[in-house]
Amino acid sequence: MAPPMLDFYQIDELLNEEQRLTRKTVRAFVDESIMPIISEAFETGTFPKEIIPQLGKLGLLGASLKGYGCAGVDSITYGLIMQELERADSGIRSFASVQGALVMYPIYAYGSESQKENWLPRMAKGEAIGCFGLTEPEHGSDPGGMKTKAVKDGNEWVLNGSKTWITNGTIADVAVVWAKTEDGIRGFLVEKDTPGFSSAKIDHKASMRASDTAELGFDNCRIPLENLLPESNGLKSPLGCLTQARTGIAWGVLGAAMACLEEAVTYSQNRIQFDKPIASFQLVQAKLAHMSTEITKAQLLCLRLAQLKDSGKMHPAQVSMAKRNNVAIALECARLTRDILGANGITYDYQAIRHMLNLETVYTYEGTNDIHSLILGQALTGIAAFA
Ligand code: TGC
Ligand code: FAD
Repeated sequence: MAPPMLDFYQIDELLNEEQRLTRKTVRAFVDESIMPIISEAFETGTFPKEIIPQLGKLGLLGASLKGYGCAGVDSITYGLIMQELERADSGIRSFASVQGALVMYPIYAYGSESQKENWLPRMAKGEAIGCFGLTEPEHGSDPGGMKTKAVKDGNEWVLNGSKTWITNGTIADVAVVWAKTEDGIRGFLVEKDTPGFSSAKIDHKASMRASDTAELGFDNCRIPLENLLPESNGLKSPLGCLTQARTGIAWGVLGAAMACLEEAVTYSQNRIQFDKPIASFQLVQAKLAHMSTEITKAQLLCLRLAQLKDSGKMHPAQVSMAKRNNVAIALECARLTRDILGANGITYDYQAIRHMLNLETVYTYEGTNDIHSLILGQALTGIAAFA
C-alpha cells in the first residue's frame, strides 16, 4: 500500500500519543466549527469572532506557555495546533499566533508579575484579545527605524506615533506597542479606550480577508508608568517575539499546503478531459509529485525545528530557514492546485485560491522572503547585507 498522502514519510510514527490526540481534537473542531463558515467570512471580509471562546476552551491560545492558565504544550504539539488552524485559513492561524506568540509571549517574557496575572489567564480563555504593534507606515522590514516615541511625564508615559497592518487591531482589548524611549526601544501595554489611542480597520484587502487588520494611532496617548513591559530592552525584545511566531508560521502554512494537495488530488481524480481523469496525465502527476515532495521536506524541517526549540538549541536563523522555505512551498502548492482546478480554481467553492491569496501575505509578514534570505546570508557569511 502506498504511504498516506499527507504523511508520506510516516512522520506520525515520531509523534507521541498526546501530540496525535491534540491534532485530532483541533482537526475535529476545525472541520465542525470553522470549515462551514470560512469561505463566507473571507468573502465578506469578516473575522469570525464567534470562534474565540472555543479556541480558549480548547486551550489553543498561548498554548506553549506554562502556568497562568496556559496549556504548556511542547513545540511539536504547538506546531500541530497551528497547522490544523491554518488548514482552515491563514487568518484563523494569524489570530491565534498574534494572541499567543506576539501578545501573551511578550507579557510572559518581559512583563511584571502583576501584568502576567492580570492578562494571561484571561487571554488564554479568549476573554481578552491582544494585538502587536511593531510595523509603521515608513518602517516595515526595518523596524529599528521606528518613529513612535514614548516620553516619561510624571507618573505617565506619553505615546505619539502610528502603527499599521496590525492583526486583531480593532478587536483588541490591549495592544503591545513598541516605541522609542531615551533608553532605546521598549514595549508598552496600551488598553483600548485609552484617550489618544485609536484603531481603524484596513479595508479593500484581497488577502487575509477573514482576519482583522488595522492602523493604530497614538496622539498624546497617556498610559500609567506600570504599563511598561519592565524587562523589554531594545529591538531584540520584539524580534524575540517574532522568533516565537515564525516557528508557528512554519508549521501553520503546512496546513494550507496539505489542504491544497488533498483538493488537487481529489479534483484531478474526478475531472474528466480527453475521456480520462486529468490525474492520468503525466504533467498533472508531476505537479502532484512536486507538491507532495516539498510538503514532506517542509514537515521534516518543522519536526527538527521543534526538537531544537524544546532542547533550547534553536537559533533564529534556523527559524528563518523554515519560515522562508515553508511559506514559499505552501504558496507554490496553492498556485499549482489553483492551476489543476482550471476555471473552477478561481472560485471560492474550492479552497485553493483563498489559501493562495492568504499566503501572499504570509510571504510578506513576519519578515519577507527576502529578509529571511538575508538573515540566512548573514548566518552563512558573517556579513549583514540588510543596508
Ligand atoms: P540587528 O542589529 O540584527 O538586531 C538587533 C538585536 O536583536 C537581536 N536579534 C534577535 N533576537 C531574537 N530573535 C531574533 N529573530 C533576532 N534577530 C536579531 C540581535 O542579536 C541584536 O541584539 P543586540 O543584543 O546586539 O542588541 O537588527 P537590524 O535592525 O539590523 O534588523 C535585522 C532584521 C532586518 C533581521 C530585523 O529587523 C527583522 O527581522 N526585520 C523584519 C521585520 C518583521 O519581521 N516584522 C514583523 C512585524 S509583526 C508581524 O508581521 C505579525 S504578522 C501577524 C501574524 O503573525 O499572524
Ligand atoms: P517593505 O519593508 O517596504 O518591503 C518591500 C519590499 O522590499 C519587499 O519585497 C522586501 O523584501 C524588500 N526589501 C526591504 N528591505 C530590503 C533589503 N534590505 N534588501 C532586499 N530587499 C528588501 N506588523 C505588525 O507589527 N503587527 C501585525 O500584527 C502585522 N500583521 C500583518 C497583517 C497583514 C495582513 C500584513 C499584510 C502585514 C502585517 N504586518 C504586521 C506587517 C508586516 O510585518 C510587514 O508588512 C512586513 O514586515 C514588511 O514590511 P513592508 O510591508 O513595509 O514592506
